[in-house]
Amino acid sequence: MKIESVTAIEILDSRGNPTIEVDLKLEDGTITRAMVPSGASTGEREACELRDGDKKRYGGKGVLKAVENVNKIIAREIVGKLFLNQRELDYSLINLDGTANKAKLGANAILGVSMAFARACAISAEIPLYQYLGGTNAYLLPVPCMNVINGGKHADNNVDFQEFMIAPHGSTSFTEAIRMGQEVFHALKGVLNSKRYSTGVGDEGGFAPDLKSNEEAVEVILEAIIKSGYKPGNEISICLDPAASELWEDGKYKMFKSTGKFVSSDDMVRLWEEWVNQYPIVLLEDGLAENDWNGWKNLTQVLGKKIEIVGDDLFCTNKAILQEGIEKGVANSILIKLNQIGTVSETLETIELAYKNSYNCFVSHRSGETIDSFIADLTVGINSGHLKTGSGCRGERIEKFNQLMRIERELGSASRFAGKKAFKNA
Ligand code: 2PG
Ligand code: MG
Repeated sequence: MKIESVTAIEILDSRGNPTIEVDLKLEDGTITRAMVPSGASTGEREACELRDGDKKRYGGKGVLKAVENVNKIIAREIVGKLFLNQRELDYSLINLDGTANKAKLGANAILGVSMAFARACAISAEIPLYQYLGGTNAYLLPVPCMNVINGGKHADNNVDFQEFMIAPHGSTSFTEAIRMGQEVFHALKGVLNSKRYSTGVGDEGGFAPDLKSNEEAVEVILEAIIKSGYKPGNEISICLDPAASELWEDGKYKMFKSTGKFVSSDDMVRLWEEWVNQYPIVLLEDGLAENDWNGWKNLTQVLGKKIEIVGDDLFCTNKAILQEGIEKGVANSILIKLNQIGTVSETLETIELAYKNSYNCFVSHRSGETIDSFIADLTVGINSGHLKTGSGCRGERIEKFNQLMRIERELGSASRFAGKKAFKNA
């Protein structure tokens, strides 16, 4: 299909920071749009998110250079050209950039075009986006892992760990899982209110109270699950993303927000082991820092046969880094974020490598999001069985849930809900 036009503008993300939006038109008249998300607790080896650095605009966070790169350089390369498939388009963008981390054109510029092209091809072929991305075998609706308490870099509270998620896996459908999750989310508000805690929300829509300890975050969630009439572990489990790279300082973990105390890598592994014994935890993401590879090996040996151990900052959705992890026996699952690598095709390659090596893929939003629901389709496309896309409020999070409910209805009897077995070792 020939591309007739491609244009970008600067828009805002859910934190009110600039990001890039791309409109793309095919020769057959198909018009599509894609919006690019942005992280706060980013991995060091993520592809380059190009920002202007001009302190007079948005404190340096403007993306006008990335916008211009789409409108001038990328447009010149792809407009009027015929691309037979996604890989052809994506690799032409990768080659045009020419750097290892997309620093020249910006991964934000490249990804916007890549996603818009994928959506255009799906519409033009009159198939749903999840089918374009995953083929006719795309059928699995994910367990929505909902981040109901926010801490770390995503909230101005005293909780060190970034994400405390509920995983409502004990239903027969995605739509019912969402209902269960929402009931717990609202019950949690009541629990926090009764303890006179704040019910203001953080970046991903989860509550962000000051608590007595990190453990208390899990305990108030368990209380809310029980109050809603569900059985912790049987029907709803806990997933965690402490985003431990953010705690890493001089070879140790610093509990910056609570006690200020340092904890060794071995102690962190012991802490996770205790938590897993004590609480119904099915998934731990970035339990250790991206530069603590020995710790990661240790963590995988201790918990890798019990729960799902996900590498986020550790792998950055990067095929080469994942390969290293596979060889070293690190983690048993990878977080999938399109903008960590910068094209749809490379994301799919990383997913392929993960599956070939029996790693799970956990699809994720970013803390700075837009209403673009691409990752909802991606999750179904790759039959990943679980995703995280925030809490039970805020439009940019909810839109992904809504899209998944639409997909479930569209697939009808062909769909299956992943349930608890979506999680490694569950
Ligand atoms: C994470 C993400 C998304 P951010 O750490 O997994 O929840 O946060 O987008 O800030 O990197
Ligand atoms: Mg993470």
